Amino acid sequence: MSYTNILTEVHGKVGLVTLNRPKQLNALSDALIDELGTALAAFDADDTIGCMVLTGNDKAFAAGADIGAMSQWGFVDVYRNDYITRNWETIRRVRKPIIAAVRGFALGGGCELAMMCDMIFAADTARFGQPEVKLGVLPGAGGTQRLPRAVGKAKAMDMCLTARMIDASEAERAGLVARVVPADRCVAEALEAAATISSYSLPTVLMIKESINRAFESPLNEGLLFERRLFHATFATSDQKEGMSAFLEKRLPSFTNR
Ligand code: DAK
Repeated sequence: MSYTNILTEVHGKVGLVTLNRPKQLNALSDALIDELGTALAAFDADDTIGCMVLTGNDKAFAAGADIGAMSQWGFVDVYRNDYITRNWETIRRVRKPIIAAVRGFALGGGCELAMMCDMIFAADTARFGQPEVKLGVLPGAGGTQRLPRAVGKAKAMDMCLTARMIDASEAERAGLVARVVPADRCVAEALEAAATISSYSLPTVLMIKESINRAFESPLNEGLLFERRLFHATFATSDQKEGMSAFLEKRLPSFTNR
């Protein structure tokens, strides 16, 4: 499959997707989001892949939805096309973990895209923001919902209402990012973490992602029950037997994803 707006590579058991509209700071056109969904779904379906990394370039992860394309659309255009929902939601359906490796700007839809991933590794050059208010719109790809869950109400209000950008260390203090790393190590460190994840039992990894995401969708009792049942289910896998035997036999496990 060849793409126009993204690049894809395979590093061992890790699928790497690079947003590739550098002249527009990786502005997220409809065509780009279509390609991104196709690429992530393909890696998700590929048994040789265990985890994905999504990145941009040194200047921008993505500077938001494509303002040039959006500027002339009317209500009926975006409503009839189910703008955002139509293709952005593909990313939510990916079951394997996705790490966003963010260098430079992650603004508007770019910040929202990073938050749709399972964790964010931020370069020390990263800047996060939801500046849609300056354009006369509000965040439309989950920013008003995922940002407060990540950083709390106060900082989410500050970012969405004033359009203030936060840097990588503020993002880490607020809980938006998992790690801050030097810019020239950002993708490498994300690939290393993704390789580590890919070395584990895939069904177990999928269950962990599903269970953590459930924490944001359900009351504590329901979430705990969901976790407990998945935990019980791991005892039906060969990988649970292998993982525990390997520990007791003081050797590395050899998981078969069964
Ligand atoms: N869209 C299109 N082009 C963009 C862009 C964007 N978001 N961001 C940057 N570019 C383009 C610039 O127009 C410029 O193009 P040329 O002039 O060279 O042709 C090129 O990228 C380089 O940008 P700058 O010259 O501006 O570079 P600077 O270093 O000076 O500034 C910047 C970098 C990131 C601070 C600046 O480019 C900037 O402020 N960009 C816009 C950031 C932004 O506002 N992002 C939020 C976009 S809105 C919905 C409706 C709306 C939305 C969602 C849903 N529904 C109806 C459901 C909105 C979502 C958004 O993300």
